[in-house]
Amino acid sequence: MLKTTLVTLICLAPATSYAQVFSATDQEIDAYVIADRNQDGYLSLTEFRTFVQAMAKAGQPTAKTIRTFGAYRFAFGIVDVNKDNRASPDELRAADDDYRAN
Ligand SMILES: [Ca+2]
Ligand SMILES: [Ca+2]
Repeated sequence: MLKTTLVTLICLAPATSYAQVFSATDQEIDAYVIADRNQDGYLSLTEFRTFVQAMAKAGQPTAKTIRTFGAYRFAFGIVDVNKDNRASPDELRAADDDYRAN
């Protein structure tokens, strides 16, 4: 129930309020907002690449791994759980948590 509410909030909220929705760092939020060129709140593969490169530059370990292997499409495929060809903030968060848990 709470999760559904949060997902709805993410979808409706302007980019600047992502921070209140999940516990991303300012750096992650900045990178997400900048990467989301068309400002639809989701990252396409091209936008995802921009996001990963920004995060890798900031020292984020998952992003650095993806950049090292040039595995943007592979990573995008994992992140995009519902296969709608766009990564939502929720999908990104879940994918990163999974990565760290393994
Ligand atoms: Ca977008
Ligand atoms: Ca998706």
